[in-house]
Order: sequence, then structure tokens, then C-alpha cells
Amino acid sequence: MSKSEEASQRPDTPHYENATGGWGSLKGVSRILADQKPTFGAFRTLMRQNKPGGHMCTSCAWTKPAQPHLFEFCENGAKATIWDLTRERCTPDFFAEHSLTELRGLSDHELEKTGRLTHPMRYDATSDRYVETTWEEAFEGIGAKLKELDPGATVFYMSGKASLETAYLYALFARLYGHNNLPDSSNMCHETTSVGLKRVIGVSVGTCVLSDFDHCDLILFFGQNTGTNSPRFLHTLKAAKERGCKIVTFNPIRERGLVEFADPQNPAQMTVRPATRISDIYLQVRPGGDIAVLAGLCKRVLELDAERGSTILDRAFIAEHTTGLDELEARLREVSWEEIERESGLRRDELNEVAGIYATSKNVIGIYGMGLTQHVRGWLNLAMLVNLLLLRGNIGREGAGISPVRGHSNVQGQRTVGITEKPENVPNDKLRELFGFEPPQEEGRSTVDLVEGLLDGSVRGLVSMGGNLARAIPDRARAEGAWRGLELNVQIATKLNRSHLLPGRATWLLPCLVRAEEDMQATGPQAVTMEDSLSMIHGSLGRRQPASPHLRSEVAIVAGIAKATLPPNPRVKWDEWTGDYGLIRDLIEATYPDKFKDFNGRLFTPGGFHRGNAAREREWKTESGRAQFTAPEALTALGAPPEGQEITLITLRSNDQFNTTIYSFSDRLRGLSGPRDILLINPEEMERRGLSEGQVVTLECAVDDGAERVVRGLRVVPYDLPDACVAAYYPEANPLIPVSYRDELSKTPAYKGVPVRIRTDEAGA
Ligand SMILES: Nc1nc2c(c(=O)[nH]1)N[C@H]1C(S)=C(S)[C@@H](COP(=O)(O)OP(=O)(O)OC[C@H]3O[C@@H](n4cnc5c(=O)[nH]c(N)nc54)[C@H](O)[C@@H]3O)O[C@H]1N2
Ligand SMILES: Nc1nc2c(c(=O)[nH]1)N[C@H]1C(S)=C(S)[C@@H](COP(=O)(O)OP(=O)(O)OC[C@H]3O[C@@H](n4cnc5c(=O)[nH]c(N)nc54)[C@H](O)[C@@H]3O)O[C@H]1N2
Ligand SMILES: [Mo]
Repeated sequence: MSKSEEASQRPDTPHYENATGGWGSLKGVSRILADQKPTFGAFRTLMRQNKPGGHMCTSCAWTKPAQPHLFEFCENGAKATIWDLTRERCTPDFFAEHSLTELRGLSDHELEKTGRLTHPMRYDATSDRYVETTWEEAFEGIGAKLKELDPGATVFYMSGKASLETAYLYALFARLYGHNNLPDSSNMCHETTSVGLKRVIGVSVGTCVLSDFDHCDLILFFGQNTGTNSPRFLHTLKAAKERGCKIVTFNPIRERGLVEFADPQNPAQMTVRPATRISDIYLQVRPGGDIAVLAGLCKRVLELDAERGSTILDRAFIAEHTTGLDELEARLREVSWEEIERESGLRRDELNEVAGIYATSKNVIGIYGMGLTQHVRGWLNLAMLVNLLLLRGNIGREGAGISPVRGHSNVQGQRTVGITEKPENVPNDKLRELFGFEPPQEEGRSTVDLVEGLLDGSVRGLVSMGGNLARAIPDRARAEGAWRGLELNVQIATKLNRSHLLPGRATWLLPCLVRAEEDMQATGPQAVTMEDSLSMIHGSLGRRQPASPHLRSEVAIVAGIAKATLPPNPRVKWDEWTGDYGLIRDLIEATYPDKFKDFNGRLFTPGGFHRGNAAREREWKTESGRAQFTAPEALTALGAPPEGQEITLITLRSNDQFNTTIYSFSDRLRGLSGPRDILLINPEEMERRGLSEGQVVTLECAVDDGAERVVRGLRVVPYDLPDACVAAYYPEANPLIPVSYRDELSKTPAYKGVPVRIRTDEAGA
């Protein structure tokens, strides 16, 4: 029986029998409720989540529909909000009791469980403790340090939650101060999209809008775990399925959400009606095998076109809008099916079946996530998916397109309003005109450049707007010592994490509001905005009482630091902007008039307003002025493996985590729970390597560049995975990922494809 015919995961390995959603998701939420004891009224807050006039969820970036469900939140969105609204507080008293050395002994989960940060804190090296400070002292102290430092040696990182207003001011601050060192969590995530899609179709984001999902006949799903990472999207998929749309999934793991879904908001489906089957065909591709898959699909579609009298390709579209098909065809003629089967781990007949469906489907959408972007040839994964779509004109018309599923709730928007290390992506003429200064032209540092800068000592100062870089980056164990060499480390956060425990010479930890909380400024309560995965811009208004009266908004914190750092400039009005975020939106509109026309007027448009997309209009802002076919130079997305090395590590998120925030120790949808120090591997591969279930092993990176990269004490768990690959959790496995192992074009770390060796010699010591 082929993998595609199997109804469910192999029964001899851990698995989950129920559909995604359903009662299990309610249990998942109750567990976090019991753990976090949110403040009274948290449920009322959840009822306003993702609705016009309410606040936008801080979990994933999936779009918020114009006609929301009664509960427009999912299991994981509820967890994120409850996590923010906990009753627990991490106060100056707590810090007085614990030195940082002591706190470094706590796990990620334990650190965040201490609750919301309440006061601005400064690190005191003598006592090895954070001590309470005032906002004025913090701003003055940070400003003084930044004035001393060389702007080129400082980095302003931003994690993808902060609003468009915060992002715009933060980017402006960096450029006024004198650098483009503006890495974003996107550099570890969808930078492959920003760079890769731009190259082939001229836009840095996906081309679909929500209504396209009402008209598509086929969805091709590559490496995105919807059930865990964007669960509200399952409603869209379910509706598409019920209309008759087909879904084909390529993923090394049989992720439950893409197998079947029971709508927790539909009483009938929760009790009597069967769950909706999501994927018609589910193919367990080898990690890094998608280029081969897509080469096989394109090859077969071209064959079918030849067999069926040129009726399959959209010749008119290709002639008018594309370039490079001849080269692609020539290359695919050279590629053998044997090579395709070897690299993909799939059979020719399986791929032929999918190609047959593609060739007869009118409207096709390609979806992808980290399974395509986090590879050495991540960009080529995307270019290959674009190839397949272009063959039948599936970009730039209703019901069709390419749709990356973005990560953090505003990560796409931050790039739109200037958080970028690439000066060519910034309208410098507009900045010059508005603020009367010369923006820096030198390319800034991306996240991996920051890691390298930490390692070689060239980065001296860091301001981190959210996030947890110390855990999220590749080579994190090698970098851990380097943080201590920083002259300045400023962390703006909601909850305590590892990055706050690696102080430099001068260190501040500044607590901010969360999105569900009321942001009161001089002119009254302020709304903020974000851009979702489908390029819709939404207003978000928090109404909860803040967790502490000492919290400030992210906008106010950026403005406070900037004002203390920069010389006065009559056109730069930090206090006025903090008092009225509408003025910041006016600046965004003035800087990006095409995308943000009438920004303040459209703030609460139900379902958001679309910021436009040239490729959707078949206007190709590429080098050639056309959509670009790409002939693949290689059939694997993996880097060249070291001699004799054939085992690949993929790093995973569990169902109870948001990036480095670990809600609990359950990975329900994969049938796993308990300690996260595990190594998943299939039973045959275990046998070949003489491993037994529960055995404790050491994993070692096989890239031999002189650096030692090991993670010890991993327990072997048999799991339904392709041959020659293993899986472990992010961030626990991050010491194994070399910073040099990254997408060739965009530098996105290859978190889904690292060559490793399993060592049994240390008994996990
Ligand atoms: N609850 C929750 N929601 C989240 C997050 C979270 O941590 N928790 N994180 C947010 C962020 S920042 C992001 S970027 C997104 C991440 O969301 P996703 O894009 O879904 O990212 P991952 O969970 O890392 O991995 C995606 C899938 O890729 C598969 N995969 C691995 N290697 C390959 C491969 O070579 N080929 C193919 N075809 N598949 C492969 C894995 O099995 C996994 O199912 O989710 C966002 N939403
Ligand atoms: N091995 C491996 N590594 C990976 C990945 C992978 O798949 N595998 N995925 C990568 C990806 S896609 C991403 S996006 C990165 C994530 O990297 P980051 O975005 O840097 O990390 P997060 O875990 O999302 O950050 C969590 C912290 O953010 C703070 N925080 C939460 N909410 C707010 C807020 O509203 N404001 C502020 N100021 N702070 C807040 C809290 O203090 C919390 O501890 O990790 C990357 N690393
Ligand atoms: Mo991400």
C-alpha cells in the first residue's frame, strides 16, 4: 500500500487518532487555563479577538475574515492570549531573590511561568541581579551608551509581533542614528520568501487573498503544519474541501491537522458528524526533497502537454508573461525519474498521479511554510513551486496563486514599513523629504550576520524589540558566551526568557504592554495595526487593564530611547507621535502612499484592507519584467553532505509552544508528550543503526568546520518518518545548526536540513 493510500499514521509508532480541532483542542486550552490562571474577564477578551474593533491575536499571521465566527480564535490563539493575561507577575521582589546565575538554571517554560514583567529593570553586576529602575534613568542610560557606540556596531532586532506603528518608528530611529542593522525574526523564517519570490515573480509576499480559497480546485501543501501553527486556516480548508476542492500534501510527517479536522465551533461535528478529511493525497517527502518532487511534477505536466496536443500548458500566458521555459524544459529532459525518486523519496506513479490532478485542475493554489524556506536551497524550492504554477497560468487570477503562510502576527508588515537590513527596499527619497536627513546606504546586518557579529566581536550593542534570540538563532550554544561581551544589551519584553539572562556590560530589561491591553496616551486610548499573511491590514484595539501600572507601550519605549539618543530635529516629534498614533499612520501613508492610502480612515475595515500586490495584477517587478521560470541546478534543497553522511535533522515545533515559549509538554497532535529531549526516527532506521526505544543518545552536527556542535541526552522515540532522517524539537536542537548552513540567497538558516550523526558512546552523559 502506498503512503498516499494509508488512512492514518503507522500504528506501531506514537500517533493521535482523533481529528484536529474537536474535543482535544478544548482540553488543550483548559490545560493552559489551569496552569496560567488568567485574570477575570480573559474570556470576554477572547470573544473580541480577531474581530473588527477588537484586538488581533498575537499568535499566528493567518488572516482575520470580514465575517468572523462567534469565536474567531483557535486552540493556540487562546493559549497565546491566556499566556499574556496570566495573574502571575515577575516583580522586582522576584529579581531581588534570584541572581541571574540562579535563573539560568531554569527551563524556558519555568522562566516564562514567572509571569508578566512589571517594572523597568537594570542589571547590577555586583549583585548579579536585576534591580528596579525608572523609565527616565533607563532611557538616559541607554541613550548615553548608544551615543558612545559606533552605530555600525549596534543592531536593532525586531521579533514579528510589534505593530506597524512601532516598526515604522524603530526603523526610522535606526536610520537617524546611522545604520540599517534591522534584522527581523523574518530572517529566520520567510526571508526566503522575501528574496526568492521577489526574484521570480517580483513581489516579496504571497499573491492570494481569502476569496481565492472559495474558487480553487486544488491546493498543493508543502511543509506547513496548519493544525498547530495556523489552526484558524483549517476552517478555510474545510470549507474548500466541502466545495469539492482537492488537497495534496507533501510533508515528511503526517501532521494530523492536514489529515482530518473536526470544527470545535460546530456542535454537530463535535458529537455526531464525522470529521472532515483534509488531504486527498498525503506524501511523506524526504526532508529537502521538494525540488525533486516539483521537478517530477513539472516534467510530467510537460509530458502530458506533449501527449495531449498542447492543451495542458497555458501557452498564451506563458508567451505574454514569462521567460525561461525553454531552459527549464531542457533541464527537465536531462533529469531522470530515478534521480527524482531518489531525492524525493517518492515513487514516480505517486508523482504522476498528482501531476494528472494538477493538469486538469482549473485553479490551483500553492501553500508553503518552513518546510520549504528553511533549507540551503530554500529559494529554489520556491522557484520550483512557482515553475509549476506558471505552467498553467496559476498566478495572477482568481482562485489561484502562491500563498506562503507567515509566522508571527505582524512579521510581514514590519518589512512593509521599513524593518529591513536592505537599503534598496526603503524609499529613501521619502525619508529625506519628510525628516531632512540622509539615510544610511550601507547594507545592514541580518539575523545570521548578527550571530556572526556576536561570535567575532564586531557587534557591540543590541536592542531587542521582543523575541528570544539567544534561543532562536542557529549555533546558539557557541553564541551564548559571546552575549557577555556586549557593551549594551537592551531587551524589551513581556515575559522573562533566556536572552534576558545573558547580560552585557550595561543591560536593561524593559516591560511592555501586550496587544490585548489598553494603550492610554495623551490623546486617549490608542489602536495599533498589523498586516496578515494575505497582506490585509487590520486595526487592533486593546481594552484590558495593563498587567502593571509601570508598563509602557512599545511605541513609547522606542520613542523614549530615540529621544535620549538623537540630537533634536524639529521634524522628528517623538512625544507628539507617542501621544497620537494616528500621526504615525499619517507618516506611514506619506512614506508608502500606494499601500496605505487613507490609512487612518480604513483602520477598522472589516476583514482589513489589502495593501496591493503587483504579481496578483500580472505586473512583474522582476529584473526581466516577466515572471521567471527557473531551471534547477540541483535536485535537493540540502547542502552537500559531508562524506558518508546521509542522515538529516529537521527541527520541529510542538503543539504546545509558540517558538521559544513553551506552554506545556504536550505535542498532542503527534501523539507525543513529556520531556522534549527526544529524537524521532523511524523503526527500520532504528534497527539499521542498532538503536532501541528509550535509548539515550548524543546528536552531533556532521558539518566539520572545526566547531563542536552536540546535543546530549536525547531519548530515542520510534516515529513515522521517512528513512535517513531524524527530528528533534526547536529550540532544544539549535546548538546543532551551523550559522553557515543557510539559504544561498536569503541567508535563512537551514533549520530543516542539517546533516547529523547519532552517537551512542556517551550513554547520554
Ligand atoms: N502555535 C504556534 N503557532 C505558530 C508558531 C508556533 O511556534 N506555535 N510559530 C509561528 C511562526 S514564527 C512561524 S514561522 C510559523 C511556522 O509554521 P510552519 O511553517 O508550519 O513551521 P514548522 O512547524 O517549523 O514546520 C512546518 C512543517 O514542515 C515540515 N517539513 C520539515 N522539513 C520539510 C521538507 O524538507 N519538506 C517539506 N515539504 N516539509 C518539511 C515539518 O514536518 C512541519 O510539518 O508558525 C507560526 N505560528
Ligand atoms: N531550530 C529552529 N530554530 C528556529 C525555527 C525553527 O523552525 N527551527 N524557527 C525560526 C523562526 S520561524 C522564528 S520566527 C524565530 C523566532 O524567534 P523570536 O521571534 O526571536 O522568538 P519568540 O520565541 O517568538 O520570542 C518570545 C519572547 O518574545 C517576548 N514577547 C512576547 N510577546 C511580546 C510582545 O508583544 N512585545 C514584546 N516586546 N515582546 C514580546 C517574550 O518575552 C517571549 O519570551 O525562531 C527561529 N528559530
Ligand atoms: Mo517565524
